[in-house]
Amino acid sequence: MKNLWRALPFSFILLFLAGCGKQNLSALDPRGPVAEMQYSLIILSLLIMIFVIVVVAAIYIYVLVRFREKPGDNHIPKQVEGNKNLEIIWTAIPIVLLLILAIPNVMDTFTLAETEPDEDSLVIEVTGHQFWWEFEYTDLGITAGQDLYIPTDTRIIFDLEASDVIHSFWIPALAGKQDNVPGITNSLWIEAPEEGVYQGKCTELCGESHWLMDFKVIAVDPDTFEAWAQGMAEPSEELIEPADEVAAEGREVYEANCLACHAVGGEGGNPQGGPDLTNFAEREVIAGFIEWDADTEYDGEEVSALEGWLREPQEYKPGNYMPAFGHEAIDEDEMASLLEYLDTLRVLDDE
Ligand code: HEC
Ligand SMILES: [Cu+2]
Repeated sequence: MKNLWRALPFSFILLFLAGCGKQNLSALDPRGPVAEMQYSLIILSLLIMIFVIVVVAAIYIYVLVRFREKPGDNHIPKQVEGNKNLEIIWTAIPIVLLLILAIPNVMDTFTLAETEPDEDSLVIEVTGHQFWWEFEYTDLGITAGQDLYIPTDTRIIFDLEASDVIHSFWIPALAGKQDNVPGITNSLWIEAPEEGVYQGKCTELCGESHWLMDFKVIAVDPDTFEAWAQGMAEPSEELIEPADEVAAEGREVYEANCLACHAVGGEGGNPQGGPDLTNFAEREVIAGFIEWDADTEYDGEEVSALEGWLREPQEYKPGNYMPAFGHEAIDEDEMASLLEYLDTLRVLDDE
């Protein structure tokens, strides 16, 4: 038991380090106006709390020392019955502190609730699925999965929905969380002044693989965004009818096994299916979290992470709705050409 107590501070440190991990999953490193606003509210309330603790502790210690019973001193202190001045002071100070806390909170709440789109803002409908994210750019006629491309310095308004259970949309560096509730549309806005990749997460316990329901926000300059949007809305013929022979064979495997659930270039997919794959080869990671170069084994042989995912998706994300494709479904040759085809799914040509 004693050892257990000793280990306690270390387990907190470990927990903290685990949370810091590789990605910027911290609200304490704000990268945009919304996150900065929320960060300053956190700091303000923290400062007020520290002030209260310091003042109360100081008075406590003072009283403890000053009014201690001293040896030989056995007179009874003067009995008092209330003190109007003190009552007023300790009622007024908390009221003032609450006002200092409330005024910026209420003002920022109104600013954060301004989710009416104007001609310069970009509206994106975000649907949470077990265990992946769908992003629909309604004005641009684009649907994307997992990687959320946004232009920098633009007001992005998210309309949050869910297709199955309650999820929660969170990009710690850009904004606080907001729930995706089936049948209800919640809204949220962000702005990203800097280009970069921001980590996103589902923060509502939504099933077995809830903790793996990650996504990336990719903020690019408006020109690159334009090029991306163009590529997504009108993908090249190559994605549908590859000129390369092997990729063309892969496309056939794809049409036979995958197209019913996954769209490419606006073709295929279904509402209960999986993420749009038009720009799949440009994903930062597979299925939200699997590194492309992760080592994997299937059937005693070393295979790429992507093949591992296609062969045994349950090994990675328990409870997800992607079926497994074993050797009987897709043999090794077919798999090789399928992987070749999946690698052609790109819409930005400079990468
Ligand atoms: C029954 C529908 C269904 C079929 C058929 C299907 N998938 Fe999926 N797929 C899914 C779902 C659902 C996910 C999301 C899983 C998750 O992350 O929870 C997914 C995820 C994926 C991903 C990861 C996507 C990303 O954004 O990172 C890839 C790649 C993929 N599927 C490829 C394929 C290929 C290739 C085939 C055909 C051999 C196929 N899928 C067949 C439903 C399906
Ligand atoms: Cu979720």
